[in-house]
Amino acid sequence: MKFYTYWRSTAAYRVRIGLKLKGIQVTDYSIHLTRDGGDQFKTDYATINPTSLVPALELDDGRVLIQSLAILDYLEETFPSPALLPAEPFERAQVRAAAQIIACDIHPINNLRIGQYLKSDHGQTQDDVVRWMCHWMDLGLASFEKVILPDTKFCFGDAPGLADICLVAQLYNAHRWGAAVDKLPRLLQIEKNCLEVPAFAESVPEVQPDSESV
Ligand SMILES: N[C@@H](CCC(=O)N[C@@H](CS)C(=O)NCC(=O)O)C(=O)O
Repeated sequence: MKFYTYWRSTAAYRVRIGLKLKGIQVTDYSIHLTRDGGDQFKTDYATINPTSLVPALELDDGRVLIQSLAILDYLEETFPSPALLPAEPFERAQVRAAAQIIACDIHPINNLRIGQYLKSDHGQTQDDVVRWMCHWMDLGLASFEKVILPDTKFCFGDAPGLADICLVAQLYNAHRWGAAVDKLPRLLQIEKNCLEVPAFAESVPEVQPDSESV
């Protein structure tokens, strides 16, 4: 399978962790999001993913999946072990709800194109954009902490799953932009526990082949 990714994309980071947890081999194709106006808008990639966002996963038969959570759902159904979701329906919904706090409530309003638009069309500075992002991360991550289990190694138990995947990827951005993560020690402990798992450690943006020193 072909995995269209960018080292600093947190949505791609989610899928990267899921692929590695499940031991699925893919070939990476890096889509540089900021160089020359962004490779995501160039015809080659915009034909593969009409939303011009990463990630995308091209299956061996040429069909393409987009949207990180939809890709992770597909991987869960086609490579069920190890499971990213619990078996029991209510528990599955709880894990999905936590994941969606990040993927639906925090990430979409902090995306690269949001910041670019705030600057280009609304007169905001880079500092304003960083404050904007940190505001929504602080609010969303504090809610996230309240909906996970209080005293487990990972968000919902003894093994990492979908909520941990979304958390670790979002915390990467939270550290990057200076969100108030020191107020969320439980999340930092879960992040530490996750990063001791090889699939997470090997998925860290800085160790990806397309990473850059910035
Ligand atoms: N909801 C999408 C979000 C994808 C997304 O926003 N990706 C970002 C990187 S994390 C992107 O490609 N941004 C490019 C841009 O904003 O132009 C998903 O979960 O896959």
